[in-house]
Amino acid sequence: MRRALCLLLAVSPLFAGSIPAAEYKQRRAELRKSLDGVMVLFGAEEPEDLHTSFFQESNFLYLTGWREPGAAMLLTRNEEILFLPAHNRQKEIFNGPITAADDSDANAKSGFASVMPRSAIEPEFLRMAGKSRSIYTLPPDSNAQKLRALMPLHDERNAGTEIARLRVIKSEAEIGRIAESTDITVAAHLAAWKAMKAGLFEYEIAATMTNVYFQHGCERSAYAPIVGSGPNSTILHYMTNHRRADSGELVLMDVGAECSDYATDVTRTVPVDGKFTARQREIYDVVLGAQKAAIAAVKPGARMRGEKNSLQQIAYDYINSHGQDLHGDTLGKYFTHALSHYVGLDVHDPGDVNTPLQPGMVITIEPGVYIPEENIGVRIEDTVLVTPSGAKLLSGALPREASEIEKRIGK
Ligand SMILES: [Mn+2]
Repeated sequence: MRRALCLLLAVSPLFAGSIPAAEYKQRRAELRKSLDGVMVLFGAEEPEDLHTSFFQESNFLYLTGWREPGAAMLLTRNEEILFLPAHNRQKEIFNGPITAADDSDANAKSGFASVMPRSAIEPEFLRMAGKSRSIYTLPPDSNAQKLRALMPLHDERNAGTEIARLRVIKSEAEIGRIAESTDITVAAHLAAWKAMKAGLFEYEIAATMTNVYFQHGCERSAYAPIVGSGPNSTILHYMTNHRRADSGELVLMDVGAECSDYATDVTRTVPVDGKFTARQREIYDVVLGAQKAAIAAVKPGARMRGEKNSLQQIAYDYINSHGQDLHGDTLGKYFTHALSHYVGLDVHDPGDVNTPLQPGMVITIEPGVYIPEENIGVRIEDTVLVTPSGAKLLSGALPREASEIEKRIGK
């Protein structure tokens, strides 16, 4: 299996299938059909500090594929206009050349029939809003709020809700991108398992993992890597990664790559020396049993949460009816977070989590049990595609059985 995966990674070219340009246009067309007013969207601006590079706002990226700072867009049922900042030679010396509305290739590059200078957005907005009653914005975008304030009597609508309705159902191209991020993330976890031994610092383990996906050309971590050893395994979003992992401890690794814009989300919990203690194994198997029960229930029509037979409830019931803490109490109270969320351009992709599952949705299944008193935290998380008949584990190539994990650690 490992050999097969390495081969797969070796032959897949970088950014093999980015999203086809026509798909962005198609997404806008689909969104515009549902609009009953003017949607105002601003892309991300050039970051002012030097900690981060430019990353496009994910709704804007979803609808345009546009990767230059300072863009904006107006959409109605009948019109779409992209607005681009003007050339600024001084800025371009530092940040590289940009595309402006008066460049001859602006339409071809953007896929918009109508591209205007950013300075034209206010009159265009007033013209379009004059013909409608509602304005859609993405709160808390201050640029959009300034435009909105020019039409105070219009109804206020949330652009994010409308766009998320599309974003929850992934296209074939998107599923391919998430699968690629997941394959590379699986390779990252396996590299950490191979290097694992007592005495390593959490940051060394994190570095082993992130190195794998940066070597594959992935642009960033989908979220700050969580590598928690011993007591830190019980802290859900532990990101300090500065403790030494000592003999006899568990190491929880919640680490995922973002490649070609798409995230994945994968967690495994392993024994640092390659052998679970009897107690660690007991808790591990409870969490794995809960994960299997929840995955078995994934199919169109099932719900992540909010009703009696939800995936959340199935996982909770399993955990609460298996095993005990040191005081003879059931374990349900140690499962302290949600079982599932959507995954896509964002690791916590937007969308209604109370809606019935549909084919093409990509979600996590991630039960956990965290017992600080025992320094035992176990989370097992896979990224799962909802299919017409059930679920496909996109991260299924990464072993989950305790016995299989024990065979891989340090080897
Ligand atoms: Mn997650």
